[in-house]
Amino acid sequence: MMSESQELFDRARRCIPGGVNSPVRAFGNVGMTPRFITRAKGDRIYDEEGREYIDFVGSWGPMILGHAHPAVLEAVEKAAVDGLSFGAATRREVEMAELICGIVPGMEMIRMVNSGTEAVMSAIRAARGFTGRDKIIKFAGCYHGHSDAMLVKAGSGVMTQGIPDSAGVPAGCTADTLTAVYNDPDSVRELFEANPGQIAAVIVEPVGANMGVVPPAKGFLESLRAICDEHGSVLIFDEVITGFRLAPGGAQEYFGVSADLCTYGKIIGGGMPVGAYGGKKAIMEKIAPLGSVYQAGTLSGNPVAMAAGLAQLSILREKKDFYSDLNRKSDRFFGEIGKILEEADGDFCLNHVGSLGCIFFTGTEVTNYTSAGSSDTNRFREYFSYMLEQGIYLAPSQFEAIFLSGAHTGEDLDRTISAIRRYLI
Ligand code: KE4
Repeated sequence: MMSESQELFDRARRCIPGGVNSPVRAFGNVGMTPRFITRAKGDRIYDEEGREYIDFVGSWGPMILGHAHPAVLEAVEKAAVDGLSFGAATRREVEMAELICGIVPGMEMIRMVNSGTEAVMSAIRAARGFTGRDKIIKFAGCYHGHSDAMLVKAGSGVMTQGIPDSAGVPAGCTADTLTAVYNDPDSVRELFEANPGQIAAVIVEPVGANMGVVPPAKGFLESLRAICDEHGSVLIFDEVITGFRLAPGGAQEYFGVSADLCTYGKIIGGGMPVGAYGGKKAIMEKIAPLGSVYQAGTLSGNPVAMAAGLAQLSILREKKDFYSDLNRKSDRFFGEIGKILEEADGDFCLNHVGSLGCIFFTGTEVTNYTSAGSSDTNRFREYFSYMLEQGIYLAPSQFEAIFLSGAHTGEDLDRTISAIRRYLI
């Protein structure tokens, strides 16, 4: 008897490329039929067969409060009855911009868009417009969405598929994208020396979370700040994952390093399609209609999406100790996993920063794209499959992160730790 998910997947593959609307959802890296999800609540998701899972994907980051938070749902319902979209300025967009600028250090001006990809694409255009330069430095293994210029040695689904660069991207679109080595400031300095006066920006995930999780080495982010200051280039923190996750002020606050522009997505939408980019006023004033850098969007600042984002961000701002509790809970969780890995036979590398973490199946310390790539993805596949059978839903790829939320209960984390122990010891 074919399962509901299998039947749906067969139907989906007849009319959607790979049967999914985003590649990593296809479970290709783990060679299984993807679970078709019907609903979610708190730290649980449920599939078409009615099976229940403890969810460590959280829609790839947005669900930091857990799924279907009552206050977020109520805000969406309240907004929706007044109409879904007007294509005109609204109060909620002002409140959202003021809220983010009030929380994030150095955020002087911000523009809403509809995805992280759009946020990054627009931030890069702003940096190029501001500096009058064309070249951009990114890091191998970092993923900044699927705009042409960023599909060079990208992480996430691109790394999962093993296609370091995408077909369909003309050489001209990536000719100005230079690639450095994560956690290697000298590789950045060399690119600046080889391209004097030509580099508009350096874009970095302040915590690499799309090649598995790779923390910034001590001094790495600070060195990027210094290099950009020395060369008059824009430092862009891609905080689509880390924003409002590591701390209220994201990675800038967590690591104490200021970027000139930051990009956001995921958490700021509360589960609805929202992205944003912003930072220094001198740069953002280049954006149309104020300046000559064009960027637009029919559904940007959509009232229902803003309602969801405002609700989630307001809770995060008002819930005293939310971040200290989440980071403490995460440290305990990953600490317990670390003890198991020390006891277990085999080679592992456990990386985690706050509520982001990843077990690599390699004896190499994972500090960049190459060392992440040394992980045994067959062993990961077996581990993933076992955990899924135990009712624990991990990201279906070695090159993604575990996302913890405020909704993960101690009991569910203990159940997960026990499952990992059973599997490895
Ligand atoms: P979106 O366009 O998917 O909203 O955001 C792109 C993006 C930009 N920057 C960073 C640091 C990101 O992690 C992402 C997207 N993250 C992946 C998960 N690793 C999205 C999952 C997917 O592609 O389905």
